[in-house]
Amino acid sequence: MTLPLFEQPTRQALGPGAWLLRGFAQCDAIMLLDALHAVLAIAPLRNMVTPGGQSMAVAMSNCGDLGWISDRRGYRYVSRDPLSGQAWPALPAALLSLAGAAAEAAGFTDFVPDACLINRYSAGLKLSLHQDRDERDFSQPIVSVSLGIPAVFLFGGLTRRDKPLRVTLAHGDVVVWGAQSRLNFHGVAPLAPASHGLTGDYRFNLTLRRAS
Ligand code: MD6
Ligand code: FE
Repeated sequence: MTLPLFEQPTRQALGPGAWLLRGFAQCDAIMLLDALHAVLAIAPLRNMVTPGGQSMAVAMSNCGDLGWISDRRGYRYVSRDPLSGQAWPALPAALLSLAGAAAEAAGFTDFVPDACLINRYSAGLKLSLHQDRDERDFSQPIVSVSLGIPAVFLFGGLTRRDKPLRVTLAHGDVVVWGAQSRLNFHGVAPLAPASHGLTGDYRFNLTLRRAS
């Protein structure tokens, strides 16, 4: 969707090829949350297990042709939800078009994601610094949509030791990154308790990727 000039969301560079599009998903948020709830009715949120055997505190699910999972055997993309044995729910059309538009606004043309990881955080939960490297083609960007209560996103460099930038991601904010930043370490600081009119005590993060 194209907004009139006076409402154009601001585009803030986080690093080479990494952009924060403030409020980019704001107008579509209610539609996205409706679609999200339909997805979660079919593929419920669950706490996955790390290869080391720890239960992950952030609840996760997926939609799209492929879904990211973690279990005792490792991290990978699979075409079926291990809970049901069925294909993951389809990527909602509203999410697909938002992802393409956000990628375009960040300078990445023709982004067609085939995987959307859904993360749900409540107060106190965090995501440790990590790299996203389970995808096949690192020339493809990642589009990340934040909904609900805010979180402080940690955006580091190519080594774990690089001191991360801290940036608050609020409801409707979208981060797009690729190119030279594609393998940067990143994470989420422990969430402060808060409440949002559309999501209650939760933050949802939708991470759209081309996994295959
Ligand atoms: C989150 N996001 O914001 C976690 N990864 O909840 C990620 O791990 C992430 O936002 C790759 C690209 C963008 C992201
Ligand atoms: Fe990530």
